[in-house]
Amino acid sequence: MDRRNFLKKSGLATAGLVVASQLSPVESLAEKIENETQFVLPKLPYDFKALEPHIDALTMEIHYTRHHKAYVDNLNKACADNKIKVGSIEELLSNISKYPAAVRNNGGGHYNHSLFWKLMQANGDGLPKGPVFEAINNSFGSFDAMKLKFSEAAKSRFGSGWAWLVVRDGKLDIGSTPNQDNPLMDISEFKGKPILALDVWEHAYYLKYQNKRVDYITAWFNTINWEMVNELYTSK
Ligand code: MN3
Repeated sequence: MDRRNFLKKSGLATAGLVVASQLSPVESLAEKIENETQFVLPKLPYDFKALEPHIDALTMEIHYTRHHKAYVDNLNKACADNKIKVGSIEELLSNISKYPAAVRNNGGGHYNHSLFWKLMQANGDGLPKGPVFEAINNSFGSFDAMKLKFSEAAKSRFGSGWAWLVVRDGKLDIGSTPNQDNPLMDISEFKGKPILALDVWEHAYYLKYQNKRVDYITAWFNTINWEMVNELYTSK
């Protein structure tokens, strides 16, 4: 089995990891993977202009190539500085209270943006699909009521942060977190499994929308990849 197949089979490839150097086939593979892995910037699933006119190409380019890349680079540095073994990002976040602020901020930044990119697409039809649509109706009464509640969470988050739709104890809930915190973190007041995420840091919208966060929130609803939301909702 070659290294890439081994990574796929072991599940490490899907956790956003990569092995940095070549291994000879007889070396202890497990040990090498643990010692030589790094978090990586995931590939953007569309080009920078794909989400226009809702999110402009320059914002996407800067957001992805500078902001997200910086979170990944700084997370790898923080893990190296603190001798933290690189593994699953979800596991790191669930124990985040044990680690320094640089791991919390950059680990959150890496996870949040990786999820955020996946949850958007060009030419979205704007309507939830499948079982998650049913769950939205059951939890909030209607899709419009869910939109209103989500928009309110995104609008009212003071300063920088994120708005979330999560699954908790089999039910959907909406809330927000400050900075790069997220609902997977043990220190978070708002917990759950994220299935929809919106970045409300000014860097996510200021070039096109300036101080009009509400216009950005309204436009962003047109970019949601509801098939992905449904996939996250129905997985596990
Ligand atoms: Mn951001």
